Amino acid sequence: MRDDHAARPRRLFIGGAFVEAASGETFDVVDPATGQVFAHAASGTSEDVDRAVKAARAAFEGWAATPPAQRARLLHALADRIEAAGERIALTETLDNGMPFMMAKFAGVFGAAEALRYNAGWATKLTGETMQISWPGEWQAMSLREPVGVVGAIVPWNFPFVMAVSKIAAALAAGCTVVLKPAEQTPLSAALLGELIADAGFPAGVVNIVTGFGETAGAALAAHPGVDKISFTGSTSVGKAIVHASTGNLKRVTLELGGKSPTLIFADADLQKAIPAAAMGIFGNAGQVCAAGSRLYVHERVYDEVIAGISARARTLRVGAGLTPGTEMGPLVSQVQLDRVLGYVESGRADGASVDVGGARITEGDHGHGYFVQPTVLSGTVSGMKVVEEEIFGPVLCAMRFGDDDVEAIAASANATDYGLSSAVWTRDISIALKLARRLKAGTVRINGGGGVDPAMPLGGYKQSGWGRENGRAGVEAYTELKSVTIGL
Ligand code: TXE
Repeated sequence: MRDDHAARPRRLFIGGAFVEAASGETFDVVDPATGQVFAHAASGTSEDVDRAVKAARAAFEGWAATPPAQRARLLHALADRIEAAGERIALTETLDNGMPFMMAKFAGVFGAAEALRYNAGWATKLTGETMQISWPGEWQAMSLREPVGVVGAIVPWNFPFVMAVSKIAAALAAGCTVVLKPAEQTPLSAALLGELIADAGFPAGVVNIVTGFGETAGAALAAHPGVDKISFTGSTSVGKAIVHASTGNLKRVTLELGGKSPTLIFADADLQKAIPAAAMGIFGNAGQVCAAGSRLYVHERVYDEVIAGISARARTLRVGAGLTPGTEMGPLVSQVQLDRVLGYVESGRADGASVDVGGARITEGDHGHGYFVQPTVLSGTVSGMKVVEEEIFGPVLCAMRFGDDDVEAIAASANATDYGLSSAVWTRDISIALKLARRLKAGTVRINGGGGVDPAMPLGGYKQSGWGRENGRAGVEAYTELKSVTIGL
């Protein structure tokens, strides 16, 4: 697989054809487990984005008019091809991003196929309504739901394949056409996706893929007057830049941004379940998860037991290359991310936090050149510290304790952040659980377990974690406009 990628630079997919970037330039793709360049991808710029947007525009009327059942069939056909190519895609994703192969296969590849099948169902089920209006006379009033148009989908590097496919699935189900811009760290699985889309039989231009950098290709897409909507997943700062860039033609914008999600463990919780879940809630995918449980609040009666359990898990977690069998945590995606995460650990130390476990780069043995960092638990952290306020996006947990079951105070601590993406509550007390479900300012509240994403479940954030929701009915409706129609009878 590595050789296959090395053999030929990955090209752009525009108007149904695989093409070089207009500049002829490519960029390096690095395996984060070794730090070695192993592939190249076309470096798309504004000229390529413009070509792709024109191709998407040319395909739009035809795709929007395609019978919904036919759109659904094509989404299922793509899901079939993704499942059939599962090993190849997962291998690529692991080389590109570093994640354990099994995670790439199940969360990435099969998650993507599920997203397509789920959204295929919506293609035939999007509806408007009829309304009773109070004007004098007799009226028929109704709403029509129509596709928003050409969508620019900009995705990050932490779950590149499933994020790209989820956005495409909802957009295509709604009748939109798409220009996808993958992250520059992880362009390869999108290139495979282009091949599968071509093979599944989608009309040319319905999906276009422009690999390239954020400041060039991404910014050009966000500002392009021919794009009707941007669906972005990434950092809060770039989310804000996209909002600015989109004002030229007042694009619709949905944003799935960062998080600093709390996990709350009460003294009556089932610790057998809560401890491993809290550990993998921050160490899973090396903490590079938007909904990672990065702030832990534990009742003081069970605090020592919980921290001992999570620390033990941190010490025994098998950290290694994603392709090594048995690996539970891979490297960080890039040198930049490694430096960022280690910088946060240093700032925690400087602010007076203590490093209970981990806290350093792993350099022994095979790990030497990869971007491996130890699973880390910081204690003695308090609000106001950078490590508690800002998204680290690495396997670094900030542990804090609370003294009684004052739900208002605990909710206030959990909510004391600019973010509001996710949260987890562990208690057997149904009243506390449901009070927190109401009080937590987060797009998701997980009570006593459940770490994954499901295409049926809305995903998104309060506050600076974003705008709008992906997945579920809300997710597909976010690719539509609602039109009111009145008929005088
Ligand atoms: O993200 P960026 P980065 C957070 C996480 C991480 C930090 C930085 O905290 O440490 O962001 O990661 C494209 N116009 N998350 O810098 O830059 C870029 O090419 C248009 C959380 O890698 O936001 C890529 O495709 N597009 C997050 C995508 O934006 C631009 C996942 C994301 O990259 C652009 C990733 C621009 N001006 C990082 N600049 C989550 N919510 O899961 C960049 N891009």
